[in-house]
Amino acid sequence: MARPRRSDIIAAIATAPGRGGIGVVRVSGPQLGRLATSLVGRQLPPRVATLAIIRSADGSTIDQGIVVFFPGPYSFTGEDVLELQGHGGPVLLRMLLGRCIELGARLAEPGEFTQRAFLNGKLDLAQAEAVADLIDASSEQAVRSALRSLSGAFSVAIRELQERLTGLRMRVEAGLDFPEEEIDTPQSADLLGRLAAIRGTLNEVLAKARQGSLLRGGLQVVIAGRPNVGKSSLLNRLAGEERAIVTPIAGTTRDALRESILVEGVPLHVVDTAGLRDTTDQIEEIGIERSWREIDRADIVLHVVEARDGWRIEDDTIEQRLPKGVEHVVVANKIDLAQVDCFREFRDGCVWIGLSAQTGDGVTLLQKELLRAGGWREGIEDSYLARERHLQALQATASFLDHAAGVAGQDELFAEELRLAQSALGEITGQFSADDLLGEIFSRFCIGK
Ligand SMILES: Nc1nc2c(ncn2[C@@H]2O[C@H](COP(=O)(O)OP(=O)(O)OP(=O)(O)O)[C@@H](O)[C@H]2O)c(=O)[nH]1
Ligand SMILES: [Mg+2]
Repeated sequence: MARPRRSDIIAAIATAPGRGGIGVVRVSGPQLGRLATSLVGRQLPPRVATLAIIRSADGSTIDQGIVVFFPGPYSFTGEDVLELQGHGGPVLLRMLLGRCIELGARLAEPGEFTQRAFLNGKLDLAQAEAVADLIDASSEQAVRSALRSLSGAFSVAIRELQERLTGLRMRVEAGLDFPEEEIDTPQSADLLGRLAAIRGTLNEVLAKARQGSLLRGGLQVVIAGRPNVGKSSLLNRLAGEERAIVTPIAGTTRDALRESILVEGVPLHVVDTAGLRDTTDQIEEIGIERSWREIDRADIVLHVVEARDGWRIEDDTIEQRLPKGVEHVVVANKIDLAQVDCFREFRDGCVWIGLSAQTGDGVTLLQKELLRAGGWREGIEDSYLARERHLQALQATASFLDHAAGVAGQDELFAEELRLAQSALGEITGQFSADDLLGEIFSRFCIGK
């Protein structure tokens, strides 16, 4: 499909705000040759780093730097692109940008360069999103995973699934179009076998995408429990520094306190909360309300108890109020006082981790358990840095395939489910995506990208 080409020239500072050794202004649009000549006073050879003086309208020097001209379509956006690498001062870069605007460019919107790359067929939607995710990546694993999506590995996996679905549809639809012909109509068993194979591959893609989505978004972990069991001490231990106030007084923590840590590259957003109990203290009461608000947003609740006294009646009350479906891990803290070794046990349908926030004994067990409870699978090296919308599309695909399996033998219905599955996959790469979705995705990019 021919994509519309945008006709105006956009410009932005592409490097991060602040001072730096160099700073880059990027310009993209049709026929940039004239603008480039006006900027540097001569014609630029394509794709050659050229030392040049960039001048203002009256001929005075703005900066001296390296200028590179990429004539379209061999550029990031597919249009003509000009990169001005000047000295990295914020005022100077604004002057360079101002000069480009004088010469006919306008300020780029967030993500507009990448959006043009998408519209000109340089990247598909999943790859374009990977550009933003690569910039935002918070661990080396996330970087590798975003690069895999950017290089097209995720898109290739999606396209392969689509091609296999097309093959299957063709076999079914041939029977629909020529019902009287004695063509070799496929047997249901054969179709179901192929469908199951596609479903298997989809599951693998989904597992890799889930893994990548954990690397991207991480997990909300809320530490909750009765007062004084050592919740704040546990947060400090996980964070590796004294973030929260710890005292022997029950009811020390009032406000929820948040700390992000990385475990195997997965960002864990850990929240320490006020101890849960009935109270008449007005401040503590507000703190406890906040604890429940955090618990309602959690992926995983760490329910802390003391190893010595174990589970108490108040813990039943806490457990009963936890939101449905939240992962619940019980931490038996202060094993040093109970004089037992650290442990991981399964009790009453729940995982218990015995540890000491004070000595650190057992904390690695807890970190492993957090990853496991969050759905992290060891041994998946080639994950795709997927987003929530990708997961939703993959899950929708899976349910269309499951419906198809349920109507095998009814060829028309079967073919229709396959068609729906294909279009759900197409949303990932942007083959079938609404304009407002595109606007939403690109507006979250930074300016200059
Ligand atoms: N021996 C020992 N003491 C601990 C351990 N963890 C915490 N403590 C002590 O227990 C007391 C309470 O610890 P906090 O971390 O403030 O407990 P909390 O659950 O945050 O308490 P609130 O904020 O009041 O709800 C402090 O005196 C800590 O030093 C542990 O593993 N071993
Ligand atoms: Mg506390």
